[in-house]
Amino acid sequence: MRIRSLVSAALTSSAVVAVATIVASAQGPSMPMETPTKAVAVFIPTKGSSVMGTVTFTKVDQGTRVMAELTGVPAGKHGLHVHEFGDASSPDGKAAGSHFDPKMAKKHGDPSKKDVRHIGDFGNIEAKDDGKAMYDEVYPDLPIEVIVGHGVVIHEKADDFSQPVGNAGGRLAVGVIGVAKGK
Ligand SMILES: [Cu+2]
Ligand SMILES: [Zn+2]
Repeated sequence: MRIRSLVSAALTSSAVVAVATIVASAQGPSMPMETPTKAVAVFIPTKGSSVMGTVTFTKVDQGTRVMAELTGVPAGKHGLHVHEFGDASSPDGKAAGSHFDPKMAKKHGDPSKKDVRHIGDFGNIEAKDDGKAMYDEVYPDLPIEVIVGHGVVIHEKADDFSQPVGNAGGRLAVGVIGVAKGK
């Protein structure tokens, strides 16, 4: 919008065409698309929580390897999902929105059962008594470029795989998935 008004006010019509061509080539389909091979989300604890750690998404031959290493997690199972928004700004974690569903599956699910589900339904991550929790799974159907910019949430309770979002309660931490340096 601003480019167009500046151009028409200040330049001749041939220059307008030249500038328009440059703008079109910068924004159009000829711009090379970046396909990241690695992404990372750093968890930010919600109010009252002390969950910290990272989740990494790495391209491997079989798909995308999802690895999490967290500390400060209450013992037991906790739902882990990709959410709509890469927004960790609210103290309750709700700015991350609901489950990210780019394929319009409209169904929450259990990844171990390979059923139709939201793309980032990772099931549960389990913490031991020392508050440490690890996760390491490979998903064949999780392109990194689709989830970059979105959020990842660890929940208060276990995901019981019920509809619509697994009944996992409040949010302990939210991370924003960003492009990381590949190998
Ligand atoms: Cu969730
Ligand atoms: Zn879901």
